[in-house]
Amino acid sequence: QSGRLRVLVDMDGVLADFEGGFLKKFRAKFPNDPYISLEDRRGFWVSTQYGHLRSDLCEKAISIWESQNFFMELDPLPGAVEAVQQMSRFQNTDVFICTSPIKMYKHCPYEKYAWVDKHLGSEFLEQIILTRDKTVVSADLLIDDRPDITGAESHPTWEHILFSACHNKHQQLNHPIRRLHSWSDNWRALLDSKQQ
Ligand code: BVP
Repeated sequence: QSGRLRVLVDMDGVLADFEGGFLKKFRAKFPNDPYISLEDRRGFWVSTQYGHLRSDLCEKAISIWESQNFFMELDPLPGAVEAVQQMSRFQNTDVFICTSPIKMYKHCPYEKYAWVDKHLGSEFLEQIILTRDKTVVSADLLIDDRPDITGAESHPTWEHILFSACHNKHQQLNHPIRRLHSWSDNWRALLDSKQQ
């Protein structure tokens, strides 16, 4: 209708290195406990895999991302900042950062805004969508590392592009969907394929 392309870009695992930041802080806080290397990560939920490794490790894992400065101090993933900046300068393209905050809201929502301000600039604060249900947000594309994105809307308007991450790269999907393997992969071609 508007003739513009709307792209939703997820934050954790797509722009910000949640997995790397988690592992570094988990090992620092619990040096005597076992951990799961990024090579061995399977399944979207870190807490679930740690709980299977040893039951007490589930809540220890959760304590990491519930801590102050966890989200703020995540490093950008390689090429992510540059890609989003370039994408936002494309003609007829609107880019939104669409991210689900954790329910422990003391630090996470604030730190997600601060992260965007720090790495992308204050003009990007206009583009943030915080939601626990991405299916009710309308767009042409959603670039996200979570394989199963469901919610109140059973027919979301966006095409989900699965961004590769340590936890999903070995995963076979029932409904094959397009992937973006990293920000070095051809994201421009993906956008072009949606452009009328
Ligand atoms: O805020 C992030 C981290 C959190 O869920 C949110 C996922 O948001 P999207 O990437 O889908 O936007 N999170 C929480 C847990 C466990 C909670 Br109990 C986890 O294992 N992994 C994870 O990413």
